[in-house]
Amino acid sequence: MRVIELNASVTDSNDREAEALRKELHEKGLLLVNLMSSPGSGKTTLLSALISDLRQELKIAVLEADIDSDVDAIAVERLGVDAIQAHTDGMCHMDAGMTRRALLSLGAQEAQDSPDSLDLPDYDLVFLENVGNLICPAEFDTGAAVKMMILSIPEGDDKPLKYPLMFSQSDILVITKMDTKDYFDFDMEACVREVKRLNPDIRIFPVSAKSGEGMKELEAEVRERMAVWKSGRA
Ligand SMILES: Nc1nc2c(ncn2[C@@H]2O[C@H](COP(=O)(O)OP(=O)(O)OP(=O)(O)O)[C@@H](O)[C@H]2O)c(=O)[nH]1
Ligand SMILES: [Mg+2]
Repeated sequence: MRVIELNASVTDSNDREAEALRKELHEKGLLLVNLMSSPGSGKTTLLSALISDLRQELKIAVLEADIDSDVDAIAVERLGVDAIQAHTDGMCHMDAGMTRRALLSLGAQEAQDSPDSLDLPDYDLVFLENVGNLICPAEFDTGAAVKMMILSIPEGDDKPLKYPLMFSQSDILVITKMDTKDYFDFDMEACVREVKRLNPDIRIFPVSAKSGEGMKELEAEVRERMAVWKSGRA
């Protein structure tokens, strides 16, 4: 497992870079999913559960972004998929340039010498586990085709009120740790109502990565998104 050190991109055109990366990935038929949430809400655990099933049929890789440590990349690599640990030099998010560099380091050695071309193995699906927080990652387009966020039951149902940008930008909301719902006063109805007010198109999946509840439905959504992404290629 490799660890790469990334600095924030020196550019004022992140949106343009993100659009260019998304287009390149689309041409390759590679679906990049940007997974975002607060620290400890269950990103790595959810990814591990998703990968265990999806890897039977898809070639998957994971970009783990953190300020420090390599524990998450080690955890997903144990499942038999390629993983890169990206360190963000203290930054609380990944931008499009950083994501491109992390993707490049997944590729063949030669790709390091030609950083303009994404010389990657034939992945179907790459997950980016973004740095844990609900603020900065919502502000930076990484070039991913799908933005998936997690809210866990112990965090509370008021998070859409406090971090509206993250909820309004995401395509998929996973409400996880459903196995703990009897221990917390989480008002699911109020939470869903506020999320839908912010983002009427968002798809919401209540799951537990521990018990497996709701995981089949979430996997089906990922498969469906990938089929649409691949079929829409130029
Ligand atoms: N009960 C329960 N615990 C869970 C579930 N998913 C994750 N956890 C626990 O939540 C804790 C944090 O999970 P992680 O997957 O490391 O969370 P993360 O979002 O990747 O954390 P960072 O990478 O540090 O931001 C761990 O103790 C997990 O075992 C779940 O569905 N149910
Ligand atoms: Mg993690």
